[in-house]
Amino acid sequence: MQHHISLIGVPTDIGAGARGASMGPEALRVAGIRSVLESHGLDVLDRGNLSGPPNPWLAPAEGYRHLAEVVEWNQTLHEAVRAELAQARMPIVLGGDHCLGLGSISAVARHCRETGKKLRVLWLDAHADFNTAALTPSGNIHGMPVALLCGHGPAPLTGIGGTTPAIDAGVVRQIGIRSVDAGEKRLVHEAGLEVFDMRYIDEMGMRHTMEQALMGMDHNTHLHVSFDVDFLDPEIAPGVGTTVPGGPTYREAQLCMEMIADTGRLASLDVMELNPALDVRNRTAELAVDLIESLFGKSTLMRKTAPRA
Ligand SMILES: [Mn+2]
Repeated sequence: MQHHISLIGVPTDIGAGARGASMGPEALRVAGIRSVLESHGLDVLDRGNLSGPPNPWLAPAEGYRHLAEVVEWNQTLHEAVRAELAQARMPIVLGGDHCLGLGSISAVARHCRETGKKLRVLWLDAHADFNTAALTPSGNIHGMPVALLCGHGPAPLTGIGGTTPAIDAGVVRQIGIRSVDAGEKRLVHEAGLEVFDMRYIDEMGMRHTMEQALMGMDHNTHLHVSFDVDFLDPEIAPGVGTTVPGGPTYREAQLCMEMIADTGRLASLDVMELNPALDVRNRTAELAVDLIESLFGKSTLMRKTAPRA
């Protein structure tokens, strides 16, 4: 795994339906993300925050809310992530709402194309984020990034990074999904996304789920994790704008992160949708940092090797 890490703050809630995710980067810093990573021997540079247009808080226009501003923020993020990868550093994007997954992952996909790497994207989320303007009346673009990455949506968004679609739907594994609109469900099936929803996790367990989601990777795979904090059960993670009951417990989330760490393939990460305005004494930010620590190899278990059958 890459030992040189760059933190990129993206303080905007431009694609969200509630204000506040713009404060996410600072809350993650206050929760100690840098020192926690450094305590594992990692070299961490905090690049500070990107800048972009303010949130005008307008109604959607032609089905998309704040389209021009979303394009601008994502273009800036795309370039920032690209620059880190070009310098062989691992970008950790501190969101910001999940519309930023577009700029981040389009840059990762571009890097993989340019370097001949295989891409795997784990999308940890309560939602499939596969909406289109035709399906959602809200027009909030944070519900659309996976669809946009797969080429569904307006050209200024789907074309960020120069290649449309930015990714093949076959590289995505979605985990923790439990809230999908009817029309969105149809699109997800048509696109061929592999979805491990909560029913699957309930029936098969997190260990089997992660074994499936991580299967088929090799030494040449770039693993990107897009971690929407609403993936977690709201009982443990109240600080998000779009809570959905029935998410992974603390132990399930830890196991998920530890199994990702065990692969040694993590090469880029998004931490999205943390909303300090809705949090309780920063506990959701602290939990997110705790889980990120596991993603980078903190083992909760006092064992020398990971348990395997
Ligand atoms: Mn999301």
